[in-house]
Amino acid sequence: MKWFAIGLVAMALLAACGGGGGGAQPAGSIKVTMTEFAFSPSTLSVPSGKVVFYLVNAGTVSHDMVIKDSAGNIAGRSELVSAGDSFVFTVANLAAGKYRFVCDQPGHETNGMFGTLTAT
Ligand SMILES: [Cu+2]
Repeated sequence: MKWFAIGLVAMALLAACGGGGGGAQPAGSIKVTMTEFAFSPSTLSVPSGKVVFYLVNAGTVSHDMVIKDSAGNIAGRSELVSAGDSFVFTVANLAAGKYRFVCDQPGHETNGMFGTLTAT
């Protein structure tokens, strides 16, 4: 019984870490790797609604992911992800449509760090 209780506490602690940086890829999430200066994959297709990205920074500087609609309005923005770190980036309710996603750290987009996202 005692060991069972300890197991529950350990599971609760692991779950508590799920919202922020680091950790394993959540089930159902879309993995996007960030390097200098590219997203991989750079073309994404997702169902509209709640979308969960698993951002992995495999580069040597910090990167982020900003999703913009065709009018330039921001549909979602991740936290800044440090080199070697990962981040679970959730967009609560992405409408169907075409989007452009970029890293908005200075100079990154102009060096090729962008992609296209289609929500259907
Ligand atoms: Cu970047």
